Parts: sequence; structure tokens; C-alpha cells
Amino acid sequence: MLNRRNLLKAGAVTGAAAVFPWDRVTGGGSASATSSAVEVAAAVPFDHAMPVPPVLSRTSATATSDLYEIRMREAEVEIVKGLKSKVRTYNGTFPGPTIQAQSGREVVVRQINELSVNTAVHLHGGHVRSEHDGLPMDVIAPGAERTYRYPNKQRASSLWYHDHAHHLEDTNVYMGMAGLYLLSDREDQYLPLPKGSYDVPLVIREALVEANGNLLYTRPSDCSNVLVNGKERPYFQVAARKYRLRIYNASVNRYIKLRFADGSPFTQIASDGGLLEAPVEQTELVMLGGERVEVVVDFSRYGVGKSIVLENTGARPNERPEVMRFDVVRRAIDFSWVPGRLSYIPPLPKATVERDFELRTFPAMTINNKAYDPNRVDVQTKLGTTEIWNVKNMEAPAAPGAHDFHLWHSFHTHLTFFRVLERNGQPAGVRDSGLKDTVTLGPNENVKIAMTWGPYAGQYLFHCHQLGHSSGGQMGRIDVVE
Ligand SMILES: [Cu+2]
Repeated sequence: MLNRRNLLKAGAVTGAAAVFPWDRVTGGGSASATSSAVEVAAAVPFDHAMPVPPVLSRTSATATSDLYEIRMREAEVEIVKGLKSKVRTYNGTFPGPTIQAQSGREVVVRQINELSVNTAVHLHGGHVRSEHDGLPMDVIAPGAERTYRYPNKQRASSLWYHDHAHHLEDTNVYMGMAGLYLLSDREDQYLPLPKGSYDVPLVIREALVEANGNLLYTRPSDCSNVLVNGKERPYFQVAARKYRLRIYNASVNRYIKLRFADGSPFTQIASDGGLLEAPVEQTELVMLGGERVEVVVDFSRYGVGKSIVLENTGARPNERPEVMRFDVVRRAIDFSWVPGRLSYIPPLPKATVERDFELRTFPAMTINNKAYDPNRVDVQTKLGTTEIWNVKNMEAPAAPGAHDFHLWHSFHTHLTFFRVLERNGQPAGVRDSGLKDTVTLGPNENVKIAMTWGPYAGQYLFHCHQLGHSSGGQMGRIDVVE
């Protein structure tokens, strides 16, 4: 198994080629998989160390704002040990550089597009004015630039920025256009949670790297490589103490189901929108593209000299389950702890509007049977309105043994966080706790979510965060009016 080279027969998906964007011919560093056999790179798990994405230095500052500059450009990176892969990047790194922001202090990012494709930069989870939201039609053409302003008038949370250009967001993000945006505030800083080098992001995503190094955008069921912080199944050396792990599923088209090989629990402390009110124990984390879960893991439970593997039980039967390995290599003092009470999340006002949304894969990627049209307003609401949205995945489960990534949907709202009230008619469980901006829907599942639309009026989006689905039309326009 370990060194076997798998030959994939990549043919058209029966009856569905038109709706799956990975069957389009993609340009710039990726090739069509529809006609030729693909030789997958031989990747040995735990072959290289996991890097932590570099923190971006500001170019200047004013009394109220920090200014940054990012050049979007192609780069060659080592994803699988010994191979070079051409990727699309922010500033040449894969994933992009991390922006560290402070609640109450504005961040201004000048984005310069040196790529040969359109781009648009969306701050996922950021509450920003419409003209800075990276709307699909607000693109930065090759050679052009745009300056985005992020007010950061919101609580601490693990956000990320990624591409959102119309019909291109799946390819651009898959090819590397994603980076972290870690927003901090006093509440978060004063808690006795692990900090500094013991606060580590894990950006997990799917990939398919060919034997020649080419990063190929193709069907999710063929993307058997798992990357953490840009490296195929790395190891990470840790001390025998507690760590805060900020886990992102940055996959374009796949869910992950994370567990430790020994079944030990994670202590979840935060989700998409920041700290939970109280920590919750979980033994498995089900995450679809766009979701974040923050956990505290105490590696002293394993002891120096031991290793523990993080696995994906959502891997296909022909894939290896390993995601990464933690090697406990030293002792360290540890004054951190997880308080029983972390934060307070105020209840939402009573909802005055209720809406229904149906997500379909077949016969096309749609919401309420409509594909995204930037000129059609799907929802109009008044600034400050609290609403309940019933979101339903209309697809039935796949036959046993068949892959089902295309049947899952992850519902994402721009501008505001929501609470998950119910899942499949039952009160939301720990998996849906806290403030969310992306919620996972398996086949036949439905959720009831509630949100207040604001703090800004303007044009925004809601969409599936399986980006092959959103770029294929599973997206709607919401106009928030004064
Ligand atoms: Cu979807």
C-alpha cells in the first residue's frame, strides 16, 4: 500500500458531466482529467514536518488601521516530498500568509493580481461592507489591484480569506488561494488557554498530486491526498502539554471526519464564530468545506516518545485514513487550562421572518431550483431583521459503498453568523454549537438556523461551501436594505 502508484481511470461522470465543474477543462497549472489516465504521486505519510503558515507583516499603520499588501502570483511548492507543484498563491506561500487582526482595529489589505485569472477576495466570517466582501462579479482582473477594508468590529474568531471570483472560486481555492485571518480580542487573550507556539492552525484539505508534481483539480472522490498546512500527511512535533488547535476544513469538495486513532476526545472550545459558551467533549469532528472547529488537546496524556495519528474516517475505502501524526518529543511546563465557562453569546431577538431553502445536486447545482444569477435578488430583507431559515438537502443518501461527496452541502451565509436551532427536527447538538457561518448537511438532512441581518446594508451572498457547487450555481443573492 505504502509506495504503490495508483492509476486512476478518469472518465466522465455518467449523466452528470454538465453539473460538475471539475470536469471542465481548467487552465493554469491544472489539466483536464476527462481523457487520460492519471498517475498519482507516491506519497509516504509523515514524510515531512508540518509548517505553520507565516504571519504577514504589515506594511504600515495608522492610529486606527493596519495596512497589508499581498501579491497574488504563481509559485512552485513542495506538497509531496521531492515533487514541485505549481500553485496559485497569496504572496507565494501555500496556504497564504496569516493575517493577525485585533478586534476594534481596522485591517486594510491591498491585493495585487499578478495571476492570469480573475480573482476576488472574500473574508470568510468577516462582517464587512458589501464593496469589500469580494462579491463574485467584483473581480480583480489580471494586472489590476483592489484594496479591501475589514473593520473587525466583531468578537475573536478564526476566519480565513479565500477566492470568490465567479465560476472560478473552486479552481482558485483548490490551486491555493486561501489564507488564515486570526482575529483576537481581550476576552480571548485573557483566558488561560494555550497561547503562542502552543496555538496552532491545522488547515486540512483534499488534493490530487500527480507523479510529475502537477496539482490536479478533479473529482473529489479521486482526491486521495490529504494536506495539512500545505503538506501531504505531515508529522508535527509537540511537547507533552496542552495545545489549542484551530482546525479548518479548507477542502473544496470534501467532508472530513476527524478522530484520534485511539478514540480520545477533543475538547472543543470554539467554532466558526469564536468561543463557545462552555467547552464540549467530542470524539469525532464532522467538518465540511468552510467550517472551523477549535479544540484543546493535552498531549501529556500520551507521554514523551509516543505518537498519535489523526485519522479521517470519511476517507474512501481505497484511501489511507491518516491525516497527520503528532509526535510527543519533549516535556514543557503548562499553566494553561480550559475554564468551564468560556464566553457569553447573547440570545437572538425573536425572529419575524421565516424562509425555506432547498439545495439540490441533481439535475443541477441549485438553491430553490435556481442557479446563481448576480442580477436576480433572491432574498430581500431589512437591516436588523431576525430570520429563521429552514435549509434542506434534497438529495437521498448514496448506495452503500458509493462515494457521496457531491451529495453533501455546507450552507454558508456572508455578513452575519447564525445559530443552529434544530437538526432534522431535533434540538441542535454539540456539533452545531456556538456561532456558525457554515453548517453541514448530509443527504436528506435539514437544519433550522436563525440570524440577524446586519451590521451593514448592501448586497451579500448565501451559498453552498462545497465550492464546486457554488461555482456551479448553488448560490443566492441577499440584499439587505435600510
Ligand atoms: Cu452543495
